[in-house]
Amino acid sequence: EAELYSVYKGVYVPKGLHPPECLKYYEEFNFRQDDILIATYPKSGTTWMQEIVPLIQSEGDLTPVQTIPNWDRVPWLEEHRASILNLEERPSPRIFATHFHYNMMPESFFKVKPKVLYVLRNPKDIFTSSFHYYGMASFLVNPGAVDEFMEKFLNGKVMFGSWFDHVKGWIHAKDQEHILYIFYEEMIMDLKESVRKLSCFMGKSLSEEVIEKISDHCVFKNMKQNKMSNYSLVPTEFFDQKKSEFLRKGIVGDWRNTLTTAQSDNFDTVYKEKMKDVKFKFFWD
Ligand code: PPS
Repeated sequence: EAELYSVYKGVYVPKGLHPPECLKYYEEFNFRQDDILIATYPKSGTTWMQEIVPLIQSEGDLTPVQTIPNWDRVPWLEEHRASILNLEERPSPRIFATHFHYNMMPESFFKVKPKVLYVLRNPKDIFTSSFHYYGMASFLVNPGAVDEFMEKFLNGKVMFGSWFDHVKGWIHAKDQEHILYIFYEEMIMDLKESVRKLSCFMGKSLSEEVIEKISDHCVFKNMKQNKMSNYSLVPTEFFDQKKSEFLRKGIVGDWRNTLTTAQSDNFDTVYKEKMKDVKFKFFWD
């Protein structure tokens, strides 16, 4: 772990992607009130939102998603590229992504209160997606066996720390008027309705035709063909997509194909204990 990760504000971050100077850049970042920040625990649906949100913004014009790679189109503020993209020059509304916890947000976030889209996903599916991802990304520690990786995942010894802390931080955020909570599972169930909900929150009124066009483009099998979003532009030394593709399955409940009953029970026991005081209504409850 020590070789590949550094510890930042109590959580592991992959060293190569997040050098100290870029973390400092984020600490001093000036949000604008009309910025849109996609906040996620890794593997919750970040890439999906990096496709949908710009399309809502462009009112269905496919140019941005077909010409700009997702990491420049909706950059992560904690990633090394953020500091070289001249984000200060971007016209409003700017769209960003972050895997940071609520309590890791910079000072300007709490002053300005930009629009936040917080995406949640069943943690057993996140675990499963992560398990495959850690096996194919060279900048992450190899997951080992399922039991070994589960031990790490449940104890937050993975990139961006504990799923439980991440979710609890964001769902208990102090001011919630500027945050929209959306589930990966509801997007799978009814993508058009989710696009409607997102556009409404973003203050965009779109025709049914445009909503239909966006949903159609963003459905898994179509989005997977977009080379600006399927990570095929990343050299194989970083991502070995022969081992596992980045846009892998895109379904709900794949944990059933990965976890034994005993492993699933173990996960549930820890989940119940860690979430026992939480009142929030989760999609999977
Ligand atoms: S990351 O590394 O945090 O940016 O990963 P993230 O994009 O959050 O999560 C990757 C998972 O999201 C799935 N995905 C999709 N599902 C449904 N529809 C669409 N369009 C879509 N795009 C990405 C992706 O396949 C990963 O989930 P798994 O379960 O591994 O397939």
